[in-house]
Amino acid sequence: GSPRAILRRALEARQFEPFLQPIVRAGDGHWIGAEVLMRWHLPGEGLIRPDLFIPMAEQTGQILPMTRDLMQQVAEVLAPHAAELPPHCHIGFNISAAHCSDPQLLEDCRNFLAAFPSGSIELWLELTERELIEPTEASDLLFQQLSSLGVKVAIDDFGIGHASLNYLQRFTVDALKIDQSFVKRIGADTLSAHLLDTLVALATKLDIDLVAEGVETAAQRDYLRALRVRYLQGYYFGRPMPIREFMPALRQHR
Ligand code: G
Ligand code: G
Ligand code: G
Ligand code: MN
Ligand code: NA
Repeated sequence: GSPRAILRRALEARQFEPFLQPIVRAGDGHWIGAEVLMRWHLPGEGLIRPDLFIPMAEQTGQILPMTRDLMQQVAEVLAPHAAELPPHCHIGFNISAAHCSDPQLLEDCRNFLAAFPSGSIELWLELTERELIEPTEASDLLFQQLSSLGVKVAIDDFGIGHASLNYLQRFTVDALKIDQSFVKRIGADTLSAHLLDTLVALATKLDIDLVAEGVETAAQRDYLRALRVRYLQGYYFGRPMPIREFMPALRQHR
């Protein structure tokens, strides 16, 4: 069949599954929430990485219903355990440029939040810096409404794309997720250390929260902590895991 038909059938069969990777507070390493990462569980083939199917899903428009289904699955699994989640538990979903002009996103976020006791979840949308959208009246309105709902916006993969200072000031961005490539090079060379220091200073000036991704070593954690980056994410703290494993893992990290 066509890519569109293949993805639609996979969606109907609920083959797109949420994996969760913990996000921790830099200061004490406590889990404060998770990023949701999509996996395609194709029977007979195993798990397919998102890089291989997200671009196709974006081209065919299927990314919208796929993200909606992911949100529903996460709510179904986590809502019964709401009382055990960290306070204002951060749950981050990756969204695509196509979401930014779709008013249905507001409804999807509203439904997600409504599945949990009020105030128990802080919903984050991660928009990659690789595909920043041109603002339109429709997107401005959508993000205003999301903001009123309490939904936070993060720019993902920050530092490698083209978000200008102007862009960050124009949009209400609540957090920047520092791209893994900066974290990988901590200790390796002075130029990237200087770039990282500059990113942190910029975010601090703009009063934007920081999350560093791809933290794999204690040395990287210590460096980022000393820079006062607020949140950390990476294999050092936890790999993306099937959502059924998340609550048991969380219980071991409080
Ligand atoms: O989980 P992993 O590192 O394999 O993810 C690879 C890429 O796929 C990352 O850039 C990540 O942001 C993206 N990705 C993962 N899940 C989703 C999703 O649900 N929606 C979108 N749009 N991108 C996703
Ligand atoms: O705060 P200010 O009025 O400058 O923000 C402009 C609008 O852009 C607001 O409605 C804000 O919510 C919205 N916004 C925030 N983040 C994004 C984003 O990533 N993309 C788009 N298109 N709009 C955003
Ligand atoms: O683009 P985005 O930040 O959404 O994608 C995150 C990707 O990075 C996922 O594919 C995830 O599996 C991967 N990832 C998360 N933590 C680490 C890490 O510590 N090291 C490496 N190499 N990859 C990571
Ligand atoms: Mn992300
Ligand atoms: Na990233």
